[in-house]
Amino acid sequence: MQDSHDENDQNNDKDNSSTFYDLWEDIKKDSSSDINQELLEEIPEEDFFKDDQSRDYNIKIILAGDGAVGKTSLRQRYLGKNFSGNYQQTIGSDFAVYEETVGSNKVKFIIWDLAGQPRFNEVRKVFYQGCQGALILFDITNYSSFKNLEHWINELWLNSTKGPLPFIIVANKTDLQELGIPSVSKRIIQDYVHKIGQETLKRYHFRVRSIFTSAKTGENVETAFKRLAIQIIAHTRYLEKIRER
Ligand code: G3D
Ligand code: MG
Repeated sequence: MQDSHDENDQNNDKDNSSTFYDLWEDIKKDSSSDINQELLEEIPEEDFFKDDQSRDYNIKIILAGDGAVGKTSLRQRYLGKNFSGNYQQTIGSDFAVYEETVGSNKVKFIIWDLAGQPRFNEVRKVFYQGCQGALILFDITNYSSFKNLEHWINELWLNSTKGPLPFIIVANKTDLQELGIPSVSKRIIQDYVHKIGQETLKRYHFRVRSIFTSAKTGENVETAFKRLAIQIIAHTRYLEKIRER
């Protein structure tokens, strides 16, 4: 999944040749997945959301992305200023629990806010285990944080114990763009996400989407979390149905 917009990457074909899709295919060969891939591809996502009754869900999600893209700010904005996470200094990460209503479902979010710094690379992997989805953030005014999305997607999928997980790409700091600060263009972002979305829909039955947020003004912050919850619930129900067959 090479980004044709960046000429600097032309020399990195070798590194980029192994995308997260390939990596996941390799992992699947080694593990005894009970998901029937053909069935996965033939049933529309909506069928697994609308007809089920309400339920309670505990959903563990991860906030991922480079340092300073706004992960902690997004979480704080979502939970309210007075809500304090449980900060774990040694791992540079924290978590918070928050209850939300999504459609007719009660969702208890367990939100892990992971430290993006490379020095936490090893310890961070543990926190992907058992997680069901992620908001993967970048800062629209920082091109390298956009280029690094693929690294974070890889890390999520490689370290999760539940297969290819739904995630939403969060383009944060839209307020800065509105101030005229140079930003990654909307078209480049949408092209990139569209490409990933087509692939994940085809292969894993969920479409990755993007959302533009500002943790500063609060624009779309709640929607980002709610959309992720919807994707996770739909995906969970879908996998249940597949396994019932
Ligand atoms: P991180 O948790 O991903 O490392 P933080 O990122 O939430 O700590 O945010 C890093 C810096 O970006 C902070 O600035 C924060 O205020 C700022 N920031 C986060 N989200 C937004 C946003 O949507 N708009 C703007 N304008 N700034 C944002 P400081 O100066 O405190 O380091
Ligand atoms: Mg942080």
